[in-house]
Amino acid sequence: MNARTIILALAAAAVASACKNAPAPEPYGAIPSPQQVEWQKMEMNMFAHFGPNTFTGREWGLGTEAEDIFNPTDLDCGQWASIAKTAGFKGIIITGKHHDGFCLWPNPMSTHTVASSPWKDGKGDVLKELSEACAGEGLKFGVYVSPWDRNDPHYGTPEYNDVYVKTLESVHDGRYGEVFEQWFDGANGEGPNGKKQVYDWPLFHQTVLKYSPDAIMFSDVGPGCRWVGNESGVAGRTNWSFLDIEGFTPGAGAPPTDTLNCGNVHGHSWIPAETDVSIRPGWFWRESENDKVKSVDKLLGIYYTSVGRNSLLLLNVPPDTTGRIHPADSARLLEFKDALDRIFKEDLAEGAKATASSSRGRNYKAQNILNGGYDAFWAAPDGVCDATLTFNLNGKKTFNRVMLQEYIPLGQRVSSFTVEAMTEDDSWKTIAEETTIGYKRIVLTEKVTTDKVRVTVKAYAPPVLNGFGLFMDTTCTVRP
Ligand code: FUL
Repeated sequence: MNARTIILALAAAAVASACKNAPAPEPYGAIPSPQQVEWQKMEMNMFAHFGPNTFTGREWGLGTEAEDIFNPTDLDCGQWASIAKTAGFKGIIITGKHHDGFCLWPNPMSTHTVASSPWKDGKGDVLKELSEACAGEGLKFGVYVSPWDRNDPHYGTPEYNDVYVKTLESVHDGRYGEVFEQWFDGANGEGPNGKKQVYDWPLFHQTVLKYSPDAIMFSDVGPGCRWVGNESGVAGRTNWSFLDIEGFTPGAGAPPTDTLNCGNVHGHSWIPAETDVSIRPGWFWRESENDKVKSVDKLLGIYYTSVGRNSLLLLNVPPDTTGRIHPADSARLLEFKDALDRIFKEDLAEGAKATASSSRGRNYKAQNILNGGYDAFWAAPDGVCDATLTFNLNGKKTFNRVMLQEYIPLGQRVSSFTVEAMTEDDSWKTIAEETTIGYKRIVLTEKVTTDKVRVTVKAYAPPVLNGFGLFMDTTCTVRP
């Protein structure tokens, strides 16, 4: 080896080591907590509306229902959990207390609970049964505890805040194991009876966090995740996980629904959207809706407009008066899961070679997007906010779904992107023009056959992507 070769070799080694050691991009804007990242990765959870309304057919109970109305004949939380698990959900959130105030656990702060019902001679506890069933299936357990209470005599006075805090304590103090999500519903029909509650939100949050420090708290303004602004299963086509909450409260003081739907592009808090929607027209089970369970088409459409739009899907599957999930719902859920498996089992981008217009170094090469695992990503160098990624596919592939993921632990950066496919005559054809990506974006395109796909992104900071996939959906006939 002569001196010149040695110098060149040393220089090459120095460059390689510099590239290898290039630091990860600085986080951009508000970033998620590790718990919020894990929450987002759950993608689909099951909601279970259950309580006196199941037996009366009401959507909002009056709070005056006699406790003996609650008497499921064959409650089987093991059945709910096993169906949820098979259908691909990662957790179940139950309405421990809906607006009627009835508690599905023996809440010491109330007499309007299962303890006063004939079910199991007043010795039953639905939260206990469900939390144990979830643990048995490896699912997470969450609770909805309505702040609005039409039964509690203290409602509308400062004392109610203490009652509500102790109510939260009796759910979160560990007796039901870990609670992954606490739902604070903003719905409130108070007023006509003269009662209006001034809620002590900081105290409620502190109470939950004292016992369940990792819990994600849902409300119109988070702090863990936000309502998506509608109950029809549709997150914004543009959907930022940022939200400005200053001056807003859950419920009547919430940001406008279109803001909740799309987030705030430069919002100061990381509060991602959760899309809650029912598999039936109503939130509670009703005999008359057994033939109105949403079709697989409809459910797939909802999947694309929720999980496919940077949101978590919380699908309500309400148990019936026996205390079991009705066969009409369970059968549909399994068909839905089969359809998802059919569509997403084969990633047509597998075996592709990825290149980028620029990369920040060896640890951030474009190929990481395809086969690096969640925490391996491609990133553009500092100062570079526009970039192009080219995917040379492993032969010609036919697809109509394009999936992209940003590495959200470093924030949400991409403001717009286009997807192009190489045509027979060697020119690029645009097949999608969209805005945000976030944790996951699934774009519906025409059916395309090509061996090369190009994605061009524009971002507010160097883009950081960790996922790309191509899929063929021959099942869904709706275009949400
Ligand atoms: C709404 C409630 O009023 C409905 O009854 C249901 O619980 C839904 C999830 O949230 O705000």
